[in-house]
Amino acid sequence: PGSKLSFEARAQIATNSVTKKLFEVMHNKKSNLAVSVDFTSCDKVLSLVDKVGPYVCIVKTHVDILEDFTPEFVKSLQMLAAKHNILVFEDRKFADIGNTVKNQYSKGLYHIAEWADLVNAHVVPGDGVINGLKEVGAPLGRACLLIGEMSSKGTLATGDYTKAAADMAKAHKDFVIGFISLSCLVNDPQFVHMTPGVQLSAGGDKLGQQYLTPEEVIINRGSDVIIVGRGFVLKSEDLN
Ligand code: 5FU
Repeated sequence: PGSKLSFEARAQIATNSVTKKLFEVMHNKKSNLAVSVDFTSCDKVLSLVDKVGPYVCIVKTHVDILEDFTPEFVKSLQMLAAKHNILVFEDRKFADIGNTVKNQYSKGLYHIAEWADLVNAHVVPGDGVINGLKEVGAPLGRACLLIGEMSSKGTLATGDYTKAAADMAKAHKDFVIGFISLSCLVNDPQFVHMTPGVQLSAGGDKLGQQYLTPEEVIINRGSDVIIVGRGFVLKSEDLN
């Protein structure tokens, strides 16, 4: 499954500026690795981003787990992203009516739209969630991924739900640039597929996370980007 085109070729045909930048970065850095920096302190996040910066195409954040968040954190993160040519993906998983997600995206403590190239959304509310995010994000040159599948045990995002997510993405191609999924859902070189739940050996954790190997995800299932958190980070130090 998946596109056979190179990332370089996909960058050339990409109509969305975030897609184009991502494929260029992937081509130039020869990396399809997104690191999930799930620390709860800003310093730890920033120091890991600086260390892995040369080797990754994306840093994925959960900004709402930081215990010492300040607006300066965002400035430092953006400086590191520019230094290493990385895209920033805030894994916020928006899942409310359009009017609420608009505020969650642009306001509150985090002002996510001001600094995250990419965010993601659940499709359970219907496409109002996309329209709400788009009102804020499109003028800022941001983009969104839809959650078509999840890596966790017992996920309800399967079958018709996954298919509905794919259809919703196709109907919103100006702002939705791809999926969080476990495989290639739509064989269109303009869509990017990113897969979490990846470690060098298959397995899981005590809370229902399930891991596939990079080979399974990229070669057998046709995804584009692997998202790796603890498989990458816990080897050297504890996440918290
Ligand atoms: F949408 C998803 C999903 O289906 N599974 C996930 O694991 C997102 N994630 C995120 O990827 C999760 O919130 C973590 O931030 C990261 C996986 O971390 P791990 O340490 O590699 O298990």
